[in-house]
Amino acid sequence: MNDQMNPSVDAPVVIRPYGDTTGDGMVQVSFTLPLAHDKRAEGAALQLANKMGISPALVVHAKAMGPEFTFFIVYGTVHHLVEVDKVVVFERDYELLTPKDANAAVREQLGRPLVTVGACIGSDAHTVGIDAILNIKGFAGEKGLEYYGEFEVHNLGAQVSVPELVNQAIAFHADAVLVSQVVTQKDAHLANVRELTAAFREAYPHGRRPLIVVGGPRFDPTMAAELGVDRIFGKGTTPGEVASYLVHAMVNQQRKASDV
Ligand code: B12
Repeated sequence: MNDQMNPSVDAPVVIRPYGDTTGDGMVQVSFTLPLAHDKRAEGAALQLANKMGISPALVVHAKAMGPEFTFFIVYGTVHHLVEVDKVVVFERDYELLTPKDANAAVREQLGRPLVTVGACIGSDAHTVGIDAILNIKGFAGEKGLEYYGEFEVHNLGAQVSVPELVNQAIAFHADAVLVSQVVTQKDAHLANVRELTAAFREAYPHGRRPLIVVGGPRFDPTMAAELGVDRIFGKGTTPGEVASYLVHAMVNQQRKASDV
């Protein structure tokens, strides 16, 4: 073990996973194979694990999921190194504001309420996430946007179609449209967001559409430009982060002309 791997040296730049002892490279993965549960299926799981670079590998759990599928948990060693100094992180690029400061900024600089319209689009019925951000009761000890006196909140609920959301955004003169997507099967969240951005591009004159903010536990925040939205929020987002972003984007006029 060199100095970079030595846990006694502060902030190592090269690390390996930890299982039984520091740096032993032990990982645990789970997956399902379309095979009935038998010895051959367990062998297939080990073959996959080996091909994934887990070697030696051990099937620590296997359970039939109906007659034709088996769920596995495999535990084993990887030999890859993690170079901590090369990790890329999506950093928040705006200041976190208290509700009081956010309200003051909107009042002083916008001179009217900041109008938000929120919804869960497509067939997605998971409303807990968007409610956590919008409803007064909030999330993780923070009040939702309804608590902010200078924010006007219209929560349209679940399974809202894109045309309906566009109509409501126009009717309410939305400054920001907040959309939640929790179901990601077959990348439905990405397809729905692309449909959303295309519809807003069509419905509004160039450069005049509201901010489009999407969120959900399986979004990659670095994909905003690719999806044509202004910001993506992932799992664990708090209402204060969203309110601060909206103030930053609206009040401080940070929107990029190329994005609108
Ligand atoms: C509760 C729940 C349900 C409830 C939803 C009730 C409701 N009113 O919302 C019910 C029972 C209805 C349900 C149904 C289904 N569910 Co469900 N459900 C869940 C569960 C257990 C919790 C989700 C949740 O509430 N999380 C808590 C909230 C606070 O977290 P969040 O959504 O991540 O939101 C946070 C952030 O992501 C972010 N955020 C989210 N949205 C937004 C939006 C904006 C604008 C911003 C800024 C931030 C933001 O901020 C929030 C706060 O931090 C998850 C599993 C899990 N543990 O996550 C499965 C899960 C989401 N469900 C799943 C599935 C498959 C379904 C069904 C298809 C099951 C079925 N076969 O019928 C149906 C689909 C129904 C439909 N048409 O959508 C899968 C999705 C898998 C996938 N790859 O897409 C999951 C992951 C379970 C699993 N492991 O399989 N479900």
